[in-house]
Amino acid sequence: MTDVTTAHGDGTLTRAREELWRAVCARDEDAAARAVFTALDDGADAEDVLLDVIAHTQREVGRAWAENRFTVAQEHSATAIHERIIAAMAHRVPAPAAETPATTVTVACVDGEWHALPARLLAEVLRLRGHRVDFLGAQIPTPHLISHLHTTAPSAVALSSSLPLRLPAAHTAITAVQAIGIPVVAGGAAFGTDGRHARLLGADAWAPDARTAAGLLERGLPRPAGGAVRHSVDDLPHLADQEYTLVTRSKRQLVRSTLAGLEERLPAMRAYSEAQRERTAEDVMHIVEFLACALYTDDGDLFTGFLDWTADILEARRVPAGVLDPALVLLQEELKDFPRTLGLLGRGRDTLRRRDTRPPVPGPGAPV
Ligand code: B12
Repeated sequence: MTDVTTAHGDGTLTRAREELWRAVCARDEDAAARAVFTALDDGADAEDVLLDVIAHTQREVGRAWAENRFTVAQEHSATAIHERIIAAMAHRVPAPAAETPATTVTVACVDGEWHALPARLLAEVLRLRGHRVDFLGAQIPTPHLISHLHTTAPSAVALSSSLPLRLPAAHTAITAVQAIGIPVVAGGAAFGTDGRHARLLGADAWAPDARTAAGLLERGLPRPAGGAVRHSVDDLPHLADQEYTLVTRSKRQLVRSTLAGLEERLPAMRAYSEAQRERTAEDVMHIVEFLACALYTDDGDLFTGFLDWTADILEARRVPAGVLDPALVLLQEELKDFPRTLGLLGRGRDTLRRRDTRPPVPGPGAPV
């Protein structure tokens, strides 16, 4: 592996990053391929190119979308270019020849999880380190994953999820895989920057990035005992209050009544176009889903983090984050018999209120 800070590595990788960024901004796949393959021809390590050039650029793409500098279509184009380049690299840079692979690893995304690119990067890094990799791509339903594992019997499953909303599905997958005696390493942004959600859901291991994951798998993971599938409530006793189940079951009705209440209380909404109404319905659905997910994990930061993130996205599009509070008030009224839910909604409102009283960010030229 090349150290990014060495003169050679730094120069080659920095140049590749700059060229790749320019290429994806121009939606120019040929230029993007040239940026990556020139770096490899100049001696850059393939793993560094995957993680310090392509993954780095992909995260910049995410930031550009969040800050409203990229449209959704530009983000899709950049992601598609990266996926094709990673595939081209895989066919050009051979895996190390080894009589027996280090381990056999199944890399899969949780059911409902469309973010396959982070998992693909991990799969390629493991392949380059000599593991035999079975890459299953985006959103694999757990029953299909389990029947596949019965026939392939890998040494470990690497389970990827980027969206916290998939954590209940991740829990189902983790317990089902462990029940057939195969260890699970979890990773991806959904599990938290410190891996707390991986620990909460009982994964055998967690890693923040592909390099650390490769190291873990090289050392080997102990096999779980197997046997009966654990119930969610065995790992998460707070679920006994049924609040997660009840909120999840009634989420469509909750969205409908919140939208009706918003229309009644915010006269401006009555003049909304069809597209604005759809966007608002999506936002309310997202609030209810993140609320349910925070109930599942009993993690208030998950809900307040989501509200902060949504407020940033709205403000980048010149929509005041204050529009979120009336929706939370309506949910408080609707869910008044659920104490844990009310606690989360209260914390959510505090988070939004604190944003309102934040000192204004100094503009250009303003005294710091
Ligand atoms: C591309 C993208 C998409 C694409 C995915 C296409 C694809 N083929 O992957 C599409 C368009 C499908 C998409 C959809 C959505 N997305 Co999106 N997406 C992204 C984006 C821009 C990049 C994701 C990515 O590739 N990251 C790059 C890699 C390198 O990420 P990484 O996590 O650092 O990966 C490393 C580690 O996590 C680790 N790792 C990863 N997996 C594993 C597994 C194991 C076992 C281990 C050990 C380690 C490990 O190794 C990797 C390499 O080191 C991110 C923004 C971002 N900053 O990530 C948003 C982002 C993840 N998406 C987001 C959202 C909201 C959505 C949608 C809900 C949007 C919508 N309204 O429909 C949907 C949800 C779809 C779904 N059900 O899954 C939000 C999530 C916000 C939140 N609060 O959680 C983000 C953060 C955007 C943002 N800036 O706000 N998205």
